[in-house]
Amino acid sequence: MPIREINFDGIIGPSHNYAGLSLGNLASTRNAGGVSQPRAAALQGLDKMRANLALGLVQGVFVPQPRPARAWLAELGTTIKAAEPGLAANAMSASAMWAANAATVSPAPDTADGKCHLTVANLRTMPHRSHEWVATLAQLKVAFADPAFAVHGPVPAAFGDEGAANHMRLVGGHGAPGIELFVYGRTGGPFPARQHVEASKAIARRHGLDPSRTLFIEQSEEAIAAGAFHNDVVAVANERVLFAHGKAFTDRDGTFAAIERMMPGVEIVEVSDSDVPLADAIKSYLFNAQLVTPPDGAMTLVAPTECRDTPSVKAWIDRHLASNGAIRRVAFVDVRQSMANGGGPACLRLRVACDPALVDPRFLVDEAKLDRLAMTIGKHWPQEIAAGDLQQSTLIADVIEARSALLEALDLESLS
Ligand code: SUG
Repeated sequence: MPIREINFDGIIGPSHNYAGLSLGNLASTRNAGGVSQPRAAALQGLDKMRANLALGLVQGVFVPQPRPARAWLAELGTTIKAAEPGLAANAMSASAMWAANAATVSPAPDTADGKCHLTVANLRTMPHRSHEWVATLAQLKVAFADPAFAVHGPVPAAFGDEGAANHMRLVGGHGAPGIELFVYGRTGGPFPARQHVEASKAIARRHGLDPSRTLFIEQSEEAIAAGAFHNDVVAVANERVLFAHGKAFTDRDGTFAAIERMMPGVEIVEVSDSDVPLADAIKSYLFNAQLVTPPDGAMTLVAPTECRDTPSVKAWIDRHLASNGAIRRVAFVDVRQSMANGGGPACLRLRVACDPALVDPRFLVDEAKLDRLAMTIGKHWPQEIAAGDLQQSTLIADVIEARSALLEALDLESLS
């Protein structure tokens, strides 16, 4: 079977909550202390996957991580009951749902040894995300156990790495060699730059990428300061199309010129700040959309409903579609529960371009499997979690039980 792009979505875990843990992620800060709806959140995620299947795309899943993160708390000399509330929230986050931060992926045609390489992200900047990589790595090793893949541990924690959210690939077709673009931050005004260039360069070396087809691009301080804590909040690529905000990169002209040199025929769809101010782009998550090519060939932007509801963004979309631009279709999806923590449709998925037959089939889904997952979630996921609930024994027991039921439904008990 030829190489296809598979979107692996993180199933939204039963402990999904609004603890406001991510400095520089404006939605997370704005919604701190709110009441979350884990069941509705996870079902929204499944509906997004159904929409992808309906487009004719191949869809995969990653499972939620064990919460509370007991091993991490033990390393800190405490337990979920004894920890002070801030620490407990860091151990109860469902943030692994944002699979774009799970790993960086270099498909086989780009690498020296012809394997598809994955490096798990260390996520070391935010405490609640810094412990994700252990369970993520375990899962990647099962999903991508075939020798056609090389799954790497994290780069040393001296350097921050946030995975595919800061990585883009441009390519003529998914089976051909592409160019890989790594976007890093240097400064972010009051907010941390979460992707360090040293980490990006280490990944490119480890994956055996060709330096003449690899570019390291600095994300603009203005974008990070405005709330673009990852590049995928201001840019996304698919095939020969780069869709980006005019203020995404520090050196806009130099970046576009370098990309054009490396990839003649690239189509850069730039949205100017005068058409869509950075603040609107970040609030609506226009660029945190899945830019995909369904089998009918009509490039489609799977965007959050917030884009439809933001006038400048809606006007830009309407003009672009009417002009017969590179993006031919826009499909809106409701992922509001995730959006309220700063995670749009693109955050929720990790793209892996490979032959689907090489992936452990337990991680691939069709409509029937999604129906089964919806039943499990409907039965076991808590309906609501308030900020003060995170250390309650009943909630903790429910969260543990819910994840076990899901692993059983997927025949993935070995990950428990
Ligand atoms: O790391 N939010 C995530 C959102 C990640 C979005 N991913 C991409 N852009 N690819 C983050 O900031 C909020 C959790 C909280 O506040 O409880 C959070 O972790």
